[in-house]
Formats: sequence, C-alpha cells, structure tokens
Amino acid sequence: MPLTLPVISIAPYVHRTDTNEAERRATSAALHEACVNYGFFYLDISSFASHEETDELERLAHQFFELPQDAKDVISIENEDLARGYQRLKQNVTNGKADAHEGIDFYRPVEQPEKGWPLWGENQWPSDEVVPKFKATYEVWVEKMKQLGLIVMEAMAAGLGLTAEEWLDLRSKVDNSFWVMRVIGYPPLPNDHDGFSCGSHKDYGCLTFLHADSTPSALQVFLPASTPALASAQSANAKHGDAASANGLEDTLPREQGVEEGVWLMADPKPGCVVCNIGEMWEIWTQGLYRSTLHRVIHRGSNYRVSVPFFFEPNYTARIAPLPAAIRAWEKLGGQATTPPPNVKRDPVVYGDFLRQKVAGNFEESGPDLRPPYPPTISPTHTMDPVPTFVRGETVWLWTSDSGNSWTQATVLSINNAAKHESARNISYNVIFFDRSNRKVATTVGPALIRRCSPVMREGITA
Ligand SMILES: O=C(O)CCC(=O)C(=O)O
Repeated sequence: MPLTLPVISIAPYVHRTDTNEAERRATSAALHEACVNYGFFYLDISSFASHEETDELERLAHQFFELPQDAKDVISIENEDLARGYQRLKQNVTNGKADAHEGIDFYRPVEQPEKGWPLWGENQWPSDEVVPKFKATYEVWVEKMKQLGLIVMEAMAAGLGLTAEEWLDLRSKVDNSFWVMRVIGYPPLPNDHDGFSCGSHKDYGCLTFLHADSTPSALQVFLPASTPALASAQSANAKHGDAASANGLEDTLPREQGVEEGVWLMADPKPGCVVCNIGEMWEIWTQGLYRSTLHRVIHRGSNYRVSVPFFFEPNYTARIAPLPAAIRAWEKLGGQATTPPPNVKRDPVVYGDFLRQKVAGNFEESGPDLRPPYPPTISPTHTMDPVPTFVRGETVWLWTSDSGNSWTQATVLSINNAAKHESARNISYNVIFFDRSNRKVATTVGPALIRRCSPVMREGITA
C-alpha cells in the first residue's frame, strides 16, 4: 500500500449546527495525529469553497503570467518594499539556488505604509485593464483563507488540549494575521535541468493552505526515515513483497539541510482539498511535537503549472513561545516536558523579526537588499529636530560601533526623561541589541544615532 498524506475534513468546525461535538473531537484528534506524524495533510474544504472559485483563481493566474514580460514588470517588487509585487522567473532563491518560478506576493496591508521599511510597503495588484477582476476575486479568497485560518487554529487548539482560556490567548496571537499570499507560475523544468521549481524549505509561520492546479508529480514532501508512519508502511510493503519505497523517491536531504535519510512523498492535488502544512511557529509552540516539514516543487510536466499558497501567519508583533498545553502533551509522552530533545528546542521569537530575517534570505546575493535603505542615507552625525520620542519596547535603528559602524536593529530599554526638555544634545536613549556574535549589548546614544524603525511595538513590553 503506498503511503499517502491523511485527508481531514474541516466541515464539523465550519458547519457547527449540522454537526456534533463528537465529529469536532474526531477532526481535532486527526489534526493532532497529522501534525505529530507528518506536519502535512489534505484539508477537505469542499463545504467551505467551491471548485468554481478555485478554477477562477487558476484562470486569472494564467491570464497574468501569459502577459508580456514588461507588462508583468509593471508591478515588480522593486517598485515597492522588495517583497510585495511581482518577482521574475528565478528572482526568488531557496538554499542559495534560483527557483524556476515567477510569482506575485501579497502581504497583509499595513497602516502607514513605508516602502523603505522591510515588508512595510503596499501590495501591487494587476490592474483591471490588464487582468479584469483579478484583485476583487483574490481579495475574496484572502478573506476566506483568513477565516479558515482561525477555524483550523481553533480545531488544532482542541486537538492539542488547550483549555478555553489558553485558546483565547493563542487566538490573540493570530487574530490580526500577518498573512502572505503567493500566486505562482511554474514553467516546466527541462529534463536536463538540475535545479528546482521551488527548492526544499520549511514554511516560516503558522498554517499554509495550498491550492494548486491539477498537475501531478510536482509538490513533494520529505518524510524522514524516523517517521513512524513511514516505518510501518515500509514494513507492511516488505511483507507483501512490494518495493520498500512508500510511493516516494528514496533520497537524502540536500547537504545544507542535514544528511538525514528519508523519502520524498508526492503530494498531488485532491479535488475539494487544499494541501495544508504547518510552519515553524508551530514547532516553537509545541517544542517540536508538531513538525514543520520540508517540501519542494519539481515540475517536469509539459504544462505551465499555477499554485496559490496562502500563509496564515501570527500577528506581526506576536511573541511565540512554547504553549503550556504542548508541555503537558510532552509530559504525557514520557516526562520530557522540561527537556525536549535538543534538536527541537527553539527559542521564542517575535514573529515579525523572524519573518524579516527569512525574507531577506530569499534573494540572490546580488539581488535586492531588504535592509531599509533609508537609515544609512541619513548622516549619522545629523541632529534631528524635533527631538524624536521613543517608547520603551520600540524597535529602532541604531548606528553603533559595536556592530561595526553600521545600522543595526535595537530595542529601546529606557529613555533619559530628565533630559527631555533640554536641548537635543543632552537627550540620551538606553537601548539593547544583539551584536554580531549574538551577544546582548546595552548602550546609550544621543538622538543623532537613532532612527524610528517601524510603527510597531513588541508584545510583552509596556511603555
Ligand atoms: O507551489 C507549490 O506547490 C508549493 C509552493 C511553496 O511551497 C511555497 O511557496 O512555499
């Protein structure tokens, strides 16, 4: 029997009045199992989205990608914050290699957009003159996927055993999701091409809902040899004299991602389903009990493939740290709650910081630089007028010799309020930041060496 990813219907959480508690419990338990064993599953959303809607997404994507190159470049990411907009074929990079796809990336709109700040620009949509109804149709999809994200999060919270109060706390970390949607176009890879349509990677955030057209044999999911479901499928196959492979391609991970043995499993599209996988934030929340799984795309067919992954992510400022329910679940598994296996213990992160670092790595070295261009263009000796006021916990740009005379990000720790009404020269700000060796450094600077970074506050630090 070939091994395939589990199929889980979300209907019991979508149509609460037509379903009962036992059905919801079964859905939550299936999600828990799938996240422990695979980090990937098919989510049956046929009761939530129609195939007419997804066919329309595909049609509009094709219409855009069939445009001449210069018409697509009109909404290039280079017009904006280097993240929102169109990326040409091979502009996106995974593991240092150019991906053989093109795409348009959209992020949650922000108040006070500023294209000089990483990820803080404005979305760029194909105009209605060029691709009629593109924006309106995809905006409806975004709203649906945001709704689906909260529904699946609630079902997963129940599966992991969160109390009602704990669920409300978790919900408050994702209720203003800094979502991302990509509309991707994949020309077929030539047979002799040794690259990838999309190199192997884990998703950064929370939940990915992937709608892809019906092209088979493109998306592959890596199951390490240690995956329990894989081991049992292989031994069952061996008993029946089948090949030991589990419907996959025997392989090892690329060198830069370790040398683990495993199997690449095909995750071909299923009607009525999105392919759903969990991102690295779930690894942190569960200390590795739920796994974020490597996946890649190798499209060697003859058609032009399109896919629309929607990434339901935490709020930009959410602090992601292990959930008490996950600690309890580890305890049940044998008292490892305080000492999860070292390879899965992850430090808490602020989601927006984590995302910025990841996105900066998605381009070729010679390609776009996602550091905001504006701080270095202001002379560090320039004195600002009026004197800026920062609040405790605010993220700022800091010019410091501790980071090699360059601009670095820092958190305002305290402000010398006594000097506030005096001249700018007497004001000082106490800030902390991580230096190049990742050591925490506290320093004091005057107004000339500090710049507002983004209009957001970190969670958990009050002014
Ligand atoms: O197109 C696909 O099937 C997957 C795309 C993907 O993994 C991604 O954009 O992160």
